[in-house]
Amino acid sequence: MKLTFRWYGDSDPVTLEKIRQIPTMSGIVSAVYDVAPGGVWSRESIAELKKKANDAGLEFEVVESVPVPEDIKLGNEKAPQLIENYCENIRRLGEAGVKCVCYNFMPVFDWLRSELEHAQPDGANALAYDHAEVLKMDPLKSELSLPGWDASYTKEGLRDLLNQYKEIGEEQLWKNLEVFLKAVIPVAEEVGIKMAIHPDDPPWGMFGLPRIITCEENYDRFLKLVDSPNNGLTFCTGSLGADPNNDLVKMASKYADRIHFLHLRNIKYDGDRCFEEVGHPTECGSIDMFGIVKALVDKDWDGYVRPDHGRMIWGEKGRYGYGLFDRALGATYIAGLFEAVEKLR
Ligand code: DNO
Repeated sequence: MKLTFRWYGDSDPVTLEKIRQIPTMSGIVSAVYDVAPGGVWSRESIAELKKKANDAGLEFEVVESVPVPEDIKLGNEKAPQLIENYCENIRRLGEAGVKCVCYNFMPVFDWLRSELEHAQPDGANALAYDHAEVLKMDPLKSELSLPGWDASYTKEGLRDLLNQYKEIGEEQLWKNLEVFLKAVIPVAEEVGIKMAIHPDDPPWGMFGLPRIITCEENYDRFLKLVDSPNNGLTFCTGSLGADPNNDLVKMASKYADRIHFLHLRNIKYDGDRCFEEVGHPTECGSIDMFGIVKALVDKDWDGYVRPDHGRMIWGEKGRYGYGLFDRALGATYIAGLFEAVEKLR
């Protein structure tokens, strides 16, 4: 496996120099941020990103994310051109040596939380989600706490989008995903890129929006849409694990050969559809991190892994979920877990 770390580019207070000093770190996970979703990434921007990483002694083999524009998810008349642009990005990333691309197919919202600074007993604070709180909010009044939120939506634009999704529902979303995959996966095969869809976070619908990358049954369906090794998964334990019905150890074992990217993170259940993010180790939360890693290692899994959201500790202020300290602790925990499990085989 290769241990990686997300880097948000030059504006990220967590610098490449700091990332490099995390023991056993192989490379960064990043993206070109100077083009709006749907646009084609310039070869220069891709090359520059790669050079920055390499100059800092880090690889650049994983992109998170090449965002899928809403028009593709909605399957409207703009979709064909945007899918062509998407394929062009995959070609260019392949040429630049990228091996794995993470993306998601969540309508409108990316990851969603009801609280950004949930206080914890040890003085840390972390992201938290309470479904009852989320349902009280009105997305049209910008009452949502959305660290992944695209702030460029206007109220009218958002209302319009929400209405369009009401019309398409889950089945049409599946069809639009299939159209997307049938165009993109052959290109990924050609240029040697493993596509890795991120699960919906949390794995259930809200505000009338469909969400489909949520559970084992839907993973089975997804993987069959295009049955190719290049059509794979980002196995995000914190996202999938928010639904206790998802048996993550079983799923890790079952899908090992299609899991190209692993987001290892722990959460603690605080009630029905209510959870908070915690330190990465198994003991800190509700997810069996050891069991998941063991299931993968037992299948000779080899892919990219990164620590995921960290808590804010030691007084750090920064991008929610993406500070340095707790993610670095998570990284060394992950490295230790893999070392132990691999050596004990
Ligand atoms: C949150 C991330 C997500 C993820 C995208 C992948 O921290 O895991 O924003 O990058 O959903 O497309």
